[in-house]
Order: sequence, then C-alpha cells, then structure tokens
Amino acid sequence: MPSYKLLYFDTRGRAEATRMLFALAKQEFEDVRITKEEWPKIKPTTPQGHIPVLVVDGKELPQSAAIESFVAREFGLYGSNNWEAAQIDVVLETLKDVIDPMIMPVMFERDQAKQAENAKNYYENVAPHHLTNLENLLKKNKDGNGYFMGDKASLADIIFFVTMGWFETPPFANKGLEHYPKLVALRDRLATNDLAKYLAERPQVYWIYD
Ligand SMILES: N[C@@H](CCC(=O)N[C@@H](CS)C(=O)NCC(=O)O)C(=O)O
Repeated sequence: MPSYKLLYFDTRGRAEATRMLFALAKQEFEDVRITKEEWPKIKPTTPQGHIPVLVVDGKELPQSAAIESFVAREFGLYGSNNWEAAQIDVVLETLKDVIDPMIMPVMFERDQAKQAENAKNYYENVAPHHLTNLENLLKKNKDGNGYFMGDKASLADIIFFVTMGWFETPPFANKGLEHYPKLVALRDRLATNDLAKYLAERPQVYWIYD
C-alpha cells in the first residue's frame, strides 16, 4: 500500500474534501498542517508554489481537484465504469455552477451592505436554478433517497457535502435550502452516517484563515 501525505494549512479550505475521501475509504494518511509562519519556507519547495499537495510514495501531486479525483479513483469512489464517472463529473460541474457565483461576491465581500445585497441576489436569481438542477440529478438515483451514484457515497457526495458547508456559514445560515428537501436529507445522512466519525474527530478549524 502506498504512503499518503497531504500538505495544507490548518484550515478546511481546499484540502477538506480529500481528507473526507480518505476517511470514507478508511485509508490512513499523514495530515500535515502547515502554519502561516512555516509557509514562506515551504512554498518554494512545492511543485506550483501552492497547497494542497498530495505526496504519494514521495511523488508530489498539486491542484486540489486533481488530488480529489486521484484519491477517489484510488479507492473506487469515482463510479464503477466510465459512464458512471461521467455522471459524477456532471454533479461536480453542477456544484461549481452552485458555488462559483457565491464565493467572490458573497463569501469574500468585506463590505457588509454589498455582501447582503449580493447574497440576496444570489438567493433570488442565481441559486434556485442550479440547486434545482442538482436536486434533479440526485432524484435520478433511487428517487433522491440514496446517493448521487450507485449504492455508496462517492466523490460526488463528498464534494456536495463540502459545497453545502458554505451554506451553513454567515450570511447564508442555510436560508432557502428548505426548498430542496432531498439535498438537505442527503447532507444530513452523510453527516450522521458516512462522515459521522470523521466529523466528530476532525480538528475544529474554519474553512479559511480569518
Ligand atoms: N488551483 C489550486 C489553487 C491552490 C491555492 O491557491 N492554494 C492556496 C491555499 S487555498 C495557497 O497555496 N495559498 C498560499 C500561496 O499561494 O502562497 C488548487 O485548487 O489547488
């Protein structure tokens, strides 16, 4: 079995999905959490000057999405054939449609009045279309009462769970999600079943540094 070492900051950020994939696969890995003070020294030694980096038997893999796909493929969490993998990709792309218009205008907006205005616009004009698409994808499998693909949690469910995490933070506080009961139920199932142990034991850190 190869050895896995994941380098990232002591935040959830772009490493949390990979940590969850390892947890789902019940695979040990070294969870290296670099401090802000250590980072300037380590930065020039990384392949692209950024983290996360996954080190597999000494070989370095940068880029969070590449790392997530690699780990998912390693442990059978990316569908059981090419078609299923493509369906998982459809979920991942739909999740990008959900999250991309939220991150910069809302989560990273420091002007509170602007943030409130952007959040309102996001909820009223942007999110419903993409969240409806997402719930429709979930409903294609077991009427929306299982996972996005097959009989077990996959990369799609993990990226979904991480994406839903953004909705828990201010200024969203899960507002509006009641219109998507199957999505909420999947999030809760993952939290209380597949990821329960991981969530109970993970370091209590925020998504990003303040
Ligand atoms: N596209 C890259 C972006 C990586 C990235 O920007 N990482 C940030 C942390 S989230 C970083 O390394 N920041 C410190 C720096 O750039 O010096 C990925 O998804 O891995």
